[in-house]
Amino acid sequence: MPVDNYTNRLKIADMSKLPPPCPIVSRFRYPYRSIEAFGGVPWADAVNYFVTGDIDGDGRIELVLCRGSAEQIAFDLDGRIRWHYTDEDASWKSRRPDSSVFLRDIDLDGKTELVCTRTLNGQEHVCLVDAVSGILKTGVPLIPRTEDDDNRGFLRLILADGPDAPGYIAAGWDYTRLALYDARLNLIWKRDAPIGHDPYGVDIDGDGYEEIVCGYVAFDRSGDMRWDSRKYLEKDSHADSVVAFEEDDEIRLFTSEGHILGPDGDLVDAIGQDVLVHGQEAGIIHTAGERRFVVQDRGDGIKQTTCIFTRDNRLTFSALGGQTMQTVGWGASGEGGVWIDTHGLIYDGDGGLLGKVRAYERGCWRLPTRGVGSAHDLLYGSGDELLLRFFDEELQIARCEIYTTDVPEPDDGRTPKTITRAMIDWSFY
Ligand SMILES: [Ca+2]
Ligand SMILES: [Ca+2]
Ligand SMILES: [Ca+2]
Repeated sequence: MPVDNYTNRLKIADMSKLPPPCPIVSRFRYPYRSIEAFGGVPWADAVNYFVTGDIDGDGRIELVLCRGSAEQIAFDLDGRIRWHYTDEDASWKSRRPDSSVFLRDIDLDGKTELVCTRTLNGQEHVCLVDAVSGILKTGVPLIPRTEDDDNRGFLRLILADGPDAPGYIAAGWDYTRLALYDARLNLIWKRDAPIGHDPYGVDIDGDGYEEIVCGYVAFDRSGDMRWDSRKYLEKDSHADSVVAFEEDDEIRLFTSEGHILGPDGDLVDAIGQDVLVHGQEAGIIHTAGERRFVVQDRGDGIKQTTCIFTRDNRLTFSALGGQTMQTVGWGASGEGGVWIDTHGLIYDGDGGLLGKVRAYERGCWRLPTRGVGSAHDLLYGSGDELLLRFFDEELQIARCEIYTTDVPEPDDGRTPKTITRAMIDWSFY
C-alpha cells in the first residue's frame, strides 16, 4: 500500500509513487470492519456515505467515503487511496453512515475542503479538512442535538450569499435542531426547530440567495423562520426528503410525503396520497418529455416501495424492495431513469426497463441487506455513473463497483441493456 506518512490516525499516500492513472476504474475494495454495537442493523456495516468532487483541481473527479467521524477515505477513480483517516474510538452513533458531508472550496481560497465531523479532544466537531491531504484545517465543537444527547449531524452546504460567495454550513439533527455556521466555522445561529432529517439549501424566492428548507419549515440566513407548513402533514409525521423544481417560473418543493409546496410554503398540490405511507426519499426525473415524481416509500410493514407519479397524480410504476432509489441521467438525451438497488435495474418513468447492473447477475443477492449505491456524474459525461457498495461475504471485504450509464441509448428505448463497465480491478489489501 503506497503510504509513507503516518501521523496519528491519518495515512497519506505519496503521489510520486502511485501508478499512473487509468481511464476509469470500475471496482475497488476497502477493508471491512464489523461494528458490534450495531447488532441487528446489518446495513450499517457496509453502507457508507460517498461524496464526489475534484479535490486537487486537476479536472478529474475524486471520491471521498465517510463513515461519520469514524473513517474517511479519499480515492481517485482508479481506486487509489490518497489518504485514509480513522478513529477507532468513535462512538457507534458517530459512525452513522448517513451523516452527510460535502466537498467544496467553501472559503474560496482556491483549495477544496471536506466539510465533515471528527472527534477532537473527545468531542464531536464540525471540521474543515484539506481535501488533498486529509489534514485538519480547523474545527469547532458541534452544537449537540440536545443538551444531554450525542451527535449525529447532517451537514449541508448553503449558498446564502449566492453561488460566488463563501458558503455556509447548515447542521441538522433528526427532527430537533438546526444550526448555521459560516465558512470560518463561526456559529451564526441555532434553533430548536421541528425539522425533518436533512437541511436543504434552495433559493425559494429567486433572489439568488439560498434559504434553508428542512422538511416543512424554511429559514432565512438570519435564522428567521419563513414558514411552517406542517399543517399539511398527518399528525406526528415529517418529510425525510425534499427536492426542488421549477414550475410556472416559481420554485416548487416536492416532499417525500407527496406534497408540492410553493415558495411561501403554500400547498400547491398533493400526489400519491392514497398510496404513500411514509416516504424516505424524493426524486424527480424527466422521461417521455415530461417531469415525473419519484418516492421511495416505507410502505406497509416497512416494505420499501418505489413509486413514480405523473404531475397529475397518475401512478405509472411501483416496485417492491430496495433500500435506496436513485434518479439517474441516461445516455445522450438527458432523460432520466430510476435505479432501484435491490433489483439492480433502471426503469424509465413508465416502468420500461432501461438497463441492468450486471453485478446482480453474478448472484449478489445479499445487496438488499448489505449494500446500497448512489448515482454521481464522475466522468462529466451525459449520464450519471452508478456507484455500488456492498459486502462480499466470500472475500470478507466491502467492495465498491462503478458502472457508467454514459452509453448509447437502446434502439427502441425499452430493450434491457447491460451497462458498460470498465475492466480494471484494483485491490489495496
Ligand atoms: Ca482531481
Ligand atoms: Ca478552501
Ligand atoms: Ca432566496
